[in-house]
Amino acid sequence: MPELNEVTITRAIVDRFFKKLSDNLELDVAIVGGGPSGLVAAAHLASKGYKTAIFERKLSIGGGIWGGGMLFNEIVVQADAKRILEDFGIRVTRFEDNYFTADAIETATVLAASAVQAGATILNCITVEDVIMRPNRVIGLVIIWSAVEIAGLHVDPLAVRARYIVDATGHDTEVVKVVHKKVPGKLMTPSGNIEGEKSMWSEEAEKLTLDNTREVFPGLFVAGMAANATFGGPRMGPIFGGMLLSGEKVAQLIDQRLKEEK
Ligand code: 48F
Repeated sequence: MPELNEVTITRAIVDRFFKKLSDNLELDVAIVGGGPSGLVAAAHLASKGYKTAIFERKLSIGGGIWGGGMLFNEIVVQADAKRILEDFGIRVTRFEDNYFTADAIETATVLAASAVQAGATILNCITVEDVIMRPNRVIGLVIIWSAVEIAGLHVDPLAVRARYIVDATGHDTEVVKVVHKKVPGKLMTPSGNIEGEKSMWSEEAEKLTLDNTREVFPGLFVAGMAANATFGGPRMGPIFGGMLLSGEKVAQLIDQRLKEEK
């Protein structure tokens, strides 16, 4: 066996990574945030053949899944959403009546693996700090290494185009905030502004998450907790069914839209 060459190892990483980045500069769908809603959306869209990438600020994807509730790594889903976990091959156990549980680690890893194996690209350690705009529409994302953001360095970002964007950034609803602040035009919310997340009410929040999963500005959809934060729904606490159903719904809505445009 020839001796391992450090430079070849380095070149393999550099070449392959930049090919991956370059291959994902023009997307059908760019998803911001790799939590439960973003991962489910990515898996569905990629499996339908759409060029899909997730941009995730953190080193690890999975968002709020890993810690279950208060760092206790079990998640709860209600009966309506159980089939989504099962469709991904995640083992679900009945707790009582309408309540089911799954291991948080199994959930995060299987959802992530499913998205990648369906053909989605996950670009972690990349923060979305802005959008690309045209009159009356957003058409892409402005991205920066999370390390640059954390270090507070004065460095210009890069840009990625996408036919549709999904804000799946959770409670912080970061893409919608940027659009509201910097892009001329009104959000498709009752007030035209971000309505803001309300305090905990699990039943209502789970229902509303699904209703609130929709387009909020031309070219931009919201999913998961970002949908409730944008349209003024309550938080639900550590029950994840609404997040999974929201990821599925946003994929269906975008699929429909992309088909209509063909
Ligand atoms: O928060 P998160 O898990 O979003 P979600 O899919 O699910 C919410 C639940 O986890 C939980 C809940 C109960 O069910 O309410 O909170 O709505 O994942 C959001 C991901 O987006 C990333 C963030 O690091 C997290 O992994 N993120 C946030 N802002 C940005 C971002 C950004 N500007 N650029 C890239 N990633």
